Amino acid sequence: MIDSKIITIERFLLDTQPHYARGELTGILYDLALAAKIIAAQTRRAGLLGILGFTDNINIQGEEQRKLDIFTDDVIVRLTQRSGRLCAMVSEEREDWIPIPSQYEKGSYILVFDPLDGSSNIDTNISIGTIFGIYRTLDESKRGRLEDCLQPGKNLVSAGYILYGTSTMMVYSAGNGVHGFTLDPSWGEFILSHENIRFPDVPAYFSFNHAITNRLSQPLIAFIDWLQNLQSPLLTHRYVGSMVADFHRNLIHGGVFGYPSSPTKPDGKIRLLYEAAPLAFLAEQAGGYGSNGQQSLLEIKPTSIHQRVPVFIGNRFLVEKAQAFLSNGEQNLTP
Ligand code: AFP
Repeated sequence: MIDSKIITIERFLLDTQPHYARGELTGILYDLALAAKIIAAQTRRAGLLGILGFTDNINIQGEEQRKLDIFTDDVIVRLTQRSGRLCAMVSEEREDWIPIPSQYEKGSYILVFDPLDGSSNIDTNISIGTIFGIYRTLDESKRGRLEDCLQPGKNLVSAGYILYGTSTMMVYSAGNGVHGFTLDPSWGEFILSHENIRFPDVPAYFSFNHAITNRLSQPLIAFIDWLQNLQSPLLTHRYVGSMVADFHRNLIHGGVFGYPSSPTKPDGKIRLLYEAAPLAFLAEQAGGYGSNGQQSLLEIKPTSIHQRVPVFIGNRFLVEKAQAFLSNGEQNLTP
């Protein structure tokens, strides 16, 4: 017998759609939920990659063996491009933005995504994820242009991620709170498991790659030192190396994730358009904050689709403290 309180992602999307909506955005989110199920099924077989190869059931091209991140990119593009809801896409896996082929109807939205964040973790069986952001086109009469893709995060109408971890979860916001759904593998359905997620007031974790700490600027070293020596709350250091997994843990238990600039990576490593901005949108919807150390990540207008940006994201007071250390520069390291 099925509990009447069980809410599927489809039910939730339909119930929470505003009355004036035409269903396009809901359709994109539902397409992404379907892509997530296909990708989750394949990531579960990742350990067999070397043995079985990737001549999979989906077999979009039908021929060659492909890597999981390319497969993931293909699934998302092919599932969404013919829906009539999008007019352009940007993927981490493709050098250029992706127009909607002229044989398909175009829609009003732009989808930006990182198909498989943390993919260097695949062969060690560590959580990985898909990050996405959805913008509205700047000009409904046109088919989609580069400038439609290069919008600041404050223009996002929706963003989210799919976490392929011990469970598969889809977490999204359409500007009305952050909601999490867990995939029940036996039913093949995403079920509402985390409604209206908020960063807890008292954080538990900080997540930085400590290997580079001593190469950072003095204000950054001072900030990380401050995090390490905080007594109330006492923070634990945890760093997965998959930003989605680090972000998700910190969202549930409170904390801050950072990938700052360093001498070898002056702009950090994280991509603004399809990694940092969507997670900053979620953070703000959950009561947190995302910054490049100077300003909100949502205020930065990308100048190119693969632009990198330093990132501090999590509980607002922790991210604001990073900003305070950085704005004081080398002069005063006790803001
Ligand atoms: P990959 O997708 O190449 O594994 O990179 C993942 C990532 O962009 C982000 O998810 C991690 O937080 C970050 O890199 C880890 O980078 P470091 O290994 O340099 O700490």
